[in-house]
Amino acid sequence: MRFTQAIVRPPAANFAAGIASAIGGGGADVTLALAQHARYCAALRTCGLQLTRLAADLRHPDSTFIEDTAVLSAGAAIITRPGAASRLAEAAATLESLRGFFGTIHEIKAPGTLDGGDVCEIDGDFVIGLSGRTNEEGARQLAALLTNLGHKSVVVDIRASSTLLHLKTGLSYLGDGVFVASADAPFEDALKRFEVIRVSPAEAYAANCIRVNDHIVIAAGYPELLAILTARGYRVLELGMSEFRKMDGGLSCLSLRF
Ligand code: CIR
Repeated sequence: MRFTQAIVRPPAANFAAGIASAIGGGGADVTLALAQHARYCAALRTCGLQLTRLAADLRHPDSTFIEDTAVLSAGAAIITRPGAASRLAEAAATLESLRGFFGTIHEIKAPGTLDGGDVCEIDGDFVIGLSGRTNEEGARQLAALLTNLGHKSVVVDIRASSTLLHLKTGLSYLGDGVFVASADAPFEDALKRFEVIRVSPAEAYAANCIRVNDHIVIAAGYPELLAILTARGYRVLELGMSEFRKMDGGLSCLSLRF
């Protein structure tokens, strides 16, 4: 799928006050995060995308992770209902920004909760993760909306995993039937028909990467995955992600691409 647009939201000055689990550890440096975010935006432009930049939001320190606020598919947008109470109101700004691009916008409704980071598109089909953020009702509502829009979906339960905040923490679709997945990720059944590049436990964070048109964007500092992708002929861009990693976020979380 070729993308032309992305919506991004820079980290606010209180970015380090966002939610951070033992996985990321917290303690982000906002000045460095802003520099990394600027390079992320430049990389998306290199991949051919036009960017819509929302204003940083001090009320929501996690709002730079804008992927969690919507699920986008060809012609349709679904506004989520983020599963962390402190993030519930983030989706309102995303809704406004999407109005100019999507004629019909659906919404996940209470008591459903769903984070976009739990949704992985595979050429028009979807994998939906049940996680600490996405509950069964949220997954059910999304699956029903997707069915009405003509998309198939499958639900995968990752709630027993201690290393995955979201489905896409450990899973990325590169297109052409190829996934990148972390070694311990419980996705075998959903991925049976596909080729899976397993990243080693030492490089688990690198499993969150993004295919953007002719490039794969990966986090810098993961030489094994870089070597595998380069040997396969992918054009790879590497980006410093240290500060987003500390707050449990990855490359996919920082934009909505369509
Ligand atoms: C959170 O806990 O919600 C943020 N600190 C990190 C969200 C990362 N988003 C994602 O993986 N899609």
